[in-house]
Amino acid sequence: MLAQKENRERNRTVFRLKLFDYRRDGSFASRQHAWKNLGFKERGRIWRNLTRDGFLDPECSRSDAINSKGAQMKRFLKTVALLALAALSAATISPAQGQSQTAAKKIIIDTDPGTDDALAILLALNSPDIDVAGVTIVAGNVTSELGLENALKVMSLANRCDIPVAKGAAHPLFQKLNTEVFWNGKNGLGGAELPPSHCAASSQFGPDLIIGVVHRYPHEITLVPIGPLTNVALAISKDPSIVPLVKEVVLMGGSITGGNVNAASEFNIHSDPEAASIVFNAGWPITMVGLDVTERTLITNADVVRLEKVGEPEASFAAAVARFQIGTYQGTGFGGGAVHDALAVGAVVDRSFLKTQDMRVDIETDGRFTRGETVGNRGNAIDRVVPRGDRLETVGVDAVQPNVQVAVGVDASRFIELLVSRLSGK
Ligand SMILES: [Ca+2]
Repeated sequence: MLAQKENRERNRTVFRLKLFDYRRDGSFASRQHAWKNLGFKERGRIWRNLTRDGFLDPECSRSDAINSKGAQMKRFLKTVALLALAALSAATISPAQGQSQTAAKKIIIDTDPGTDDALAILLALNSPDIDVAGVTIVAGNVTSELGLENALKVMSLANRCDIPVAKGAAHPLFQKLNTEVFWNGKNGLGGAELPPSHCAASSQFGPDLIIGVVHRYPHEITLVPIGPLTNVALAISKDPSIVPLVKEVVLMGGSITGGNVNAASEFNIHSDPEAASIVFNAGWPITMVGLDVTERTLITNADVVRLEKVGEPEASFAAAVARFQIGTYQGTGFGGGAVHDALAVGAVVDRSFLKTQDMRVDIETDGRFTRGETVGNRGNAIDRVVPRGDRLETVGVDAVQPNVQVAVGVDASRFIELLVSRLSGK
């Protein structure tokens, strides 16, 4: 009992201190005085604001806010009224309407458009199960200036100027930018031309847009990075509090079976390994959609013909981009064009496209031949090594905690069917 009393006292003290912090404008004394005389509703409102703003532990002062019998009765009557209202609403909604109420998944696309980026953005915009809350641009396939221009053109094509598009990092954290004219064409879109955009760019810096949107929709946002991870690393370095507020990260990048830039490294991770290391070690749920699955997910000439037959601007643009991609892969042993980034969006639409394996993944930031490699620990174990005289000795094995769901299998044909049909407007 004594402990409980002490605890209550401590909570009251904490509450008073935090209330003081909250009212730094000097109105502390009058606010505390007023608190005693406030009604139930007002106390509840202030309590909710304080807990929301992180100034008050939700467990503190809850009893203060609801301690009177009159308040309890009001609460009871309010609950009864709400239950009656809910029952009435349920009776007036038909089962079919109820089933169609599934909320679309909110995502932020962080992108360096980019041919496959353009297809990924169009797939997201044409997916009723996806709600794009923002698009941020990172330097990668193209400069951030050209990436912004391309993204705005694609948003304009889809008539979605309502979605904020913000330019972010112009170069990687610690190395030179390496653009990819060879794989994306001079304009970044495989030579496919689009009219000038009628959408305007957001005035925010990309990482700030990410921070703002995550706070606006706590626990709802899926981050979909499909370029180098510079913007995402900057966002969580500036505001680490977004990490637990992000629902999950589904990124295109990496590989556990060899690279595409060189023998070991995939382009997005190789373009900013330090940023990737920050993102992979942040402690949030990550799904890695890497080359292990994207190089098996190929769009073919037959798919391009289907898109061309639609005769609509979006499908025609997608067809032109896809035809360029197929061309770049000709003679490489691939039977089509890999649509890398689009598969990350596909994994948000329907996770069952992928088969994943939980692994500890570290980013190689040194390495003469392996900088930028995503090193997947398939057994999630490392040797325990101890010094023994003039040598080291392995004395056992330690488990390591997986940090990534690595995509190791894909239902490629089912995904390509979804991609082509949604890009066709179906
Ligand atoms: Ca990309």
